Amino acid sequence: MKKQIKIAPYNHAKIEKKWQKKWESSKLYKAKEVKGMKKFYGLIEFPYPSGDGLHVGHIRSNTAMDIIARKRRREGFSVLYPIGYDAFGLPTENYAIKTGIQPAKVTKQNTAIFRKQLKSLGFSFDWSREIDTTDPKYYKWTQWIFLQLYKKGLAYKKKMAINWCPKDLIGLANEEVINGHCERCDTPVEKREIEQWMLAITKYADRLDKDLDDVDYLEKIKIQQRNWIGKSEGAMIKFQLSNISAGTVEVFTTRPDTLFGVTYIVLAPEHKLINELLNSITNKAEVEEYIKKAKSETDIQRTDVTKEKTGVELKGITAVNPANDEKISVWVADYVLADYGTGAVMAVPAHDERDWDFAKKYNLNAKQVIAPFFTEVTGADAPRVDKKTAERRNIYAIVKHCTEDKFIGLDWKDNKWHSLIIGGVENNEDIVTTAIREIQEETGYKNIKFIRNIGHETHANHFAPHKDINRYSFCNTLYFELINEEQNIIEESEKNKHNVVWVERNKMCEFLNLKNNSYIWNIFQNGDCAYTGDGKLINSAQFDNRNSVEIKKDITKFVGGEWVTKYKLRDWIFSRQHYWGEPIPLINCDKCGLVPVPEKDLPVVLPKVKNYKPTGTGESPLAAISKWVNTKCPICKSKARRETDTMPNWAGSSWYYLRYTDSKNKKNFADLDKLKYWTPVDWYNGGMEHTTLHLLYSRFWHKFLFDQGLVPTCEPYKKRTSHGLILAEGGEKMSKSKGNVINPDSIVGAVGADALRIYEMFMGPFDQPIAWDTNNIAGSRRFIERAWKLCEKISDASNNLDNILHKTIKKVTDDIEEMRFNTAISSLMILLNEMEKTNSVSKGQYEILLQLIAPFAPHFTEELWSKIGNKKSIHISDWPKYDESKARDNDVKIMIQVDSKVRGSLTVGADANRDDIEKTAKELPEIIKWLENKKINKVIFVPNRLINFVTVQ
Ligand code: ANZ
Ligand code: ZN
Repeated sequence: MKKQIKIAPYNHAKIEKKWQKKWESSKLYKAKEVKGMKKFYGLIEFPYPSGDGLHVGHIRSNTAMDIIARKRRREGFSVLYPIGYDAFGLPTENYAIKTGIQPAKVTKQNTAIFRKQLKSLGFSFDWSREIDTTDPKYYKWTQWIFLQLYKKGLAYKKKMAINWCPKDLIGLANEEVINGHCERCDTPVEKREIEQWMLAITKYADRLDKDLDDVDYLEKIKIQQRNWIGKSEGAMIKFQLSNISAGTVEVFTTRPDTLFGVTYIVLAPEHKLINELLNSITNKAEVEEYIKKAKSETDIQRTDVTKEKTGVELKGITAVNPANDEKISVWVADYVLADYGTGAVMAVPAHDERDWDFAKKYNLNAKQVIAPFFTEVTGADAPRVDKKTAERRNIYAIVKHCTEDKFIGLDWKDNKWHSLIIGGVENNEDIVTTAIREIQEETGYKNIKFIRNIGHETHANHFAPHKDINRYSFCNTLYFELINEEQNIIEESEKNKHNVVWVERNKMCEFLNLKNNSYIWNIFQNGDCAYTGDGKLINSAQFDNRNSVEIKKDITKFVGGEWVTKYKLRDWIFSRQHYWGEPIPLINCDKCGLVPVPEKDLPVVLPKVKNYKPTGTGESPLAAISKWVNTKCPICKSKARRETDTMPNWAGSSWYYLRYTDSKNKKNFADLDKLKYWTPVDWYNGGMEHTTLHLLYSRFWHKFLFDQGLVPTCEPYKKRTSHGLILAEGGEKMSKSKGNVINPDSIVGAVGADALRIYEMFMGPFDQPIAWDTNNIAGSRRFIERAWKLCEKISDASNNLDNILHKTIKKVTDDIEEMRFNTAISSLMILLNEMEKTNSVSKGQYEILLQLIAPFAPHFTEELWSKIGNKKSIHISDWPKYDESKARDNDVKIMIQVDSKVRGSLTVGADANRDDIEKTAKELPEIIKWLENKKINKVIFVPNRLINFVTVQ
């Protein structure tokens, strides 16, 4: 037998420093383009280096991708896992304004802090590729890409009403306006007309939408992207204005099937037609007053669905519905936006909620043209293809008791229907007569008072076995009240069909089991509203009874309209009137116009200035530096002026992942061969807050570069996942202003980077937000200490760890791929428990334990690995393989209860030992919090089922 290993106590500080140094000097994580080798490019969002350093939330994503990168290296991939800084931005500029220290200097200091912190966590970044978006060597290429966009006509200048923050004195992009307020300082945002640089991202809208089909993004991320792009197909339809000759107003609608239900037209307050019409409008002053007020509001205020709708009729103006030649009124209202569709809508109150609210307020008609349609596809009620269909008109009657709040229901005998009173209209009977006759026949009640027609015609199609036909019915619903309870005898034939039952108002919903009855009851209960769904057309002349989904294009054609695709996405406002951004590389010459700075003169470097304040006039502080601004025209050499706008902070991050592939290149933004080797990014993890803008902007730039033949793929990222935020203790968002930010330095100092990394991955499901809890780190630290100590158990006596070992390899292997880091760690804890219990652990088994923990906690595993005699780094050792037959799953799920309430669960091998389960369960974060400050009185254990901690009450 070999000599037993004796091991010194675990000293994280010494070990972590030692290995970080060794890894750096041996260039262990340097990414190399090795021909013929599989590659993996893992990416995380590069941080904005603020003066406060990292917080523990930053490193959740970094640690996760580090684990994946480490696993890939050991699976035989050449791995690129890079890091850099997205360093342009307002906080640094605001700091410079306050202190007068140059932003470039501040950035140097801040990146130094970040670098040191990131290194202390042992991430396997290839530091040789570090980038900084504010480095002129980097932004030279940001400017270069901008010029390519400009040359292709995708960057243009436009005078725009932009969102203006009167406090920060800058223009804001729509996305920086939150509920009408500045994202940074919460001041209400105003509108201002300013010349802006724009990027024509809308030219790529269709591809940005369509190509999402081919990438592996989390579904919620795809949905957010698609919503932001906002593709909708619909019709452009022209309405003749009766007053001015040949004048028309065009609307965009996604529901041309509702055209016969249009009862008025609404124009946005900014609509150009209003000016032309002003002299024909008889209430001109009122209209002008309204428009003035509406323009002062933001889009967000205007489209707030909870806001009461307002508007003014353009008196003296009428329009003609092209479908039926009806004359309709024309209104101006601020719920219609100027820059979506055509800035005008056809209003269909019966089928659109906004129009419904508006019509109700101003007493405008609502005309139903879509009938909800109910049918079954399977079952006894489903219409049968082999049977004839007979149409008939039906009524449903809702009948209330004379004194009590209850209603008549029918309980059918030969099928399972629970319905309202149903009857068929005979000959030329009117529907009220039908209903009264049916109520009398079916219930015997003699004295009934008609109250009102509920409206909302519905259609239904079902098979009627007693007649052996399909019945297609048009149904109207009428409401009655009994005058008294006087009753005739009910005929036997009726009695055999159904029982008449009284149903309390609040039980009716539950009672009814026919969809069409439930629908109409709901309307009766909750009040009239717009029906926004699909169905069958009614009141629509030759289109009656057609399906609303299928008829859209036909109706569009019928009125000479055009079928089009529209997007909500707007062009990207690409300038800021600020100092700390990439200068826009263009020169204004009186003779030659706008001239791009020649490539050889790039970068246009930010000059040093004394005053970083935005001028507030709409010009950037650069405008005040005459030495910089005044230059010569590159073409005619006469006096010229530089553009003084800078780019928004989204610019540098739109292509940074490309630069990583070749970060030192002086001739190109990256060498095409290197791009071919490394791109697309295989896996990009980042926050949900960047799902819409950053992701969309970078996909847009990438597609543009692809079209120029400058990158090899049309999408930048193959796969995109996202992490849940780490919240402060107590569940609030971590933020400097709340003073609840946790800096990792003190934790690394106290328990080590390995323990911190394990805690971050163990604290909860990776995709969920979770509150920080410093107390729980002790559990992660203990885990390491136990694995450390286990080293002393190595011997070659036999044991029966095989099954659990192989199962753990499988679990950790699969869990990392699915980002289930927390369950990977708990399975490692279980393996450790098992190993502790046996008399001996073989060296090979211990090595596997270390190899599996290594991606999570790279330092101490490396130390032990070398202590037991390995010469090469554990981080390039082969990833352990499992034997499927030995890993066969006989796992069971144990519910963990505290005082008989389920608080969590644990997956363990069948017949797992009680002590192990108890020990592991107590250390789960979700259980710790229920046991905190409590004394356990009793532990109830049901093998393979549950464990219940009963505390002293
Ligand atoms: C008539 C109609 C009837 C509509 C109906 C809806 C339901 P999405 O799907 O988001 O693209 N609309 C068009 N332009 C508008 C504007 N500038 N401001 C506010 N609303 C506008 O929305 C398209 C629908 O939004 C259009 O279809 C139009 O209302 C409205 F039962 O036309 B619809
Ligand atoms: Zn010139």
